[in-house]
Amino acid sequence: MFQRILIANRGEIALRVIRTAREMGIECVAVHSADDTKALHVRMAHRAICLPGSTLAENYLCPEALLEAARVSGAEAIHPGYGFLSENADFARAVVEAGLVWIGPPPEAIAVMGDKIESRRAMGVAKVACVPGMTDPVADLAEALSAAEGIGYPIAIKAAAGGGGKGIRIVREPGDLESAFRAASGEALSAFGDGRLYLERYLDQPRHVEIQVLFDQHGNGVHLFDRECSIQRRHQKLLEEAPSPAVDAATREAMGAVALQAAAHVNYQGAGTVEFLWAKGEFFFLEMNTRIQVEHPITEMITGVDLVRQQLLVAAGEKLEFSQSDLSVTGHSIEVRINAEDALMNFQPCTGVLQNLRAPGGPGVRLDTGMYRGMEVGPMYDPMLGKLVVWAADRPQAIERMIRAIQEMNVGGVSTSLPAALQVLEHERFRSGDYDTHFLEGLTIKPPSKWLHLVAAAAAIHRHDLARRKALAGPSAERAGWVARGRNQNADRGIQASRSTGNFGGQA
Ligand code: MV4
Repeated sequence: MFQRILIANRGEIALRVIRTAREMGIECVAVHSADDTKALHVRMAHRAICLPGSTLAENYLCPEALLEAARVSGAEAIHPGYGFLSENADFARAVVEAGLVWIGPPPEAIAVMGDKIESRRAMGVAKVACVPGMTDPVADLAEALSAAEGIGYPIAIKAAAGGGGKGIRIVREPGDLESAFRAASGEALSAFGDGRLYLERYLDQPRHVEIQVLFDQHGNGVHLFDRECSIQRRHQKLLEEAPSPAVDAATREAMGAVALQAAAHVNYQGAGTVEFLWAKGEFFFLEMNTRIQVEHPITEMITGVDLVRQQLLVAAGEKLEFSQSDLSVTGHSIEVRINAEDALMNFQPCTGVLQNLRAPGGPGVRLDTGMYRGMEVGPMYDPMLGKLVVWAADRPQAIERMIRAIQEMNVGGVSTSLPAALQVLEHERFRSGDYDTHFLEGLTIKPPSKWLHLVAAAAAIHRHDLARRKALAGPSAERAGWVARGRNQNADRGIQASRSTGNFGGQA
């Protein structure tokens, strides 16, 4: 096993990797930008390296800087987390060429699955059913029209370099194809530098169901059942649950087998997710995510497997610690994403300084987050601040537990997606389990109550007043009154997240 690894990420996923690595006796090297110096992943790592520059391209997204950090720190392997460079085949190759271990799938598997036309072609060879459509890029409008005739309307126009919902257009009749085709083509070119498009049958009210897989380097592969990810808006997921309420035992087994077939065909290694669209009792391969995903904890909760531990074992050349027959689903798990966003501002990301934090607890509750009091939530990084995850013996109890946990939780200083999630959990349709990817579009998120507005306004006035008094009184008054009072309040109301929490033996 590795002695030391570098984590090329930040926030809750960097913490997630550090936690498992520490349990396995592996030293962690964190990297961070100058404005992340106080971040929890920096404090929890054994060592932290500040990357130069002030833009993402200069720090978290800079392959050279990351490889140099690995070299100077003596790390043997790099874990990319999710996002950032995790699905960048060129970076994976550069890591290997630098003599390091890439804690992820082979670069070739990343490349095939990253190109939606290539992956459809590969799945055709593997006899995995994709959504009906093309396996070649469409050359021009005339070809698009004749292909659409063959596939049948409605049609989805997608970018080969897309994925995750970027650059998808729906066409319901031939007369609308031309303008959609031109727009999609321009958009693909400007967004990905690759204008290749292809056509698929558009499935009208699908559910998004995905299967977690794990493969080692010895030809062993397992699936860890399904996750239901249909509660999303504009391709941003809000809530996920496992197992999917739409999938029965026989379908679960069939989907698992197809997911293994898909992954095995590209010589997959490590943790990955095969996404399916599920419509009218049929499921179709959509794409494969070649990374650990945000929603992986719900799979951990229903299977008891630490997915990051298996990632580390597999990358070090060891065997998976179990086989398919050792795995089963126990109970039900739900995850809610804590995004800094404003329901009153059309769910735009919002910024601010985190003031008060209260973490929920009790049985079956897990909070994965990089949040700490005083943390600045800026526009630079992803608005996802963390995830609240629950497990319970069955779905109704998991729903009640999540409602309770959200009510227990307090995040001050920014608005979050938690009230919206609460509304979903209380919705009859959600409770019935019969919902699809359009569920959130049809839901008007209620603004928080009038009373909460009044309290928030009063708090804002109070804060303003304190700041004004502080400015008038000068620095000595600040030390005497404001800071001490803040600490006392924190003791019973918030998470202790200041430096005094300790830095877990690392350098702060
Ligand atoms: C589709 C589709 C319906 N039919 N393709 C959006 C995300 C990207 N991964 C693919 N997406 C979709 N592709 C066909 N042929 C509907 C979606 C889709 C969707 C898929 C998964 C989760 C949420 C979604 C929300 C809207 C549309």
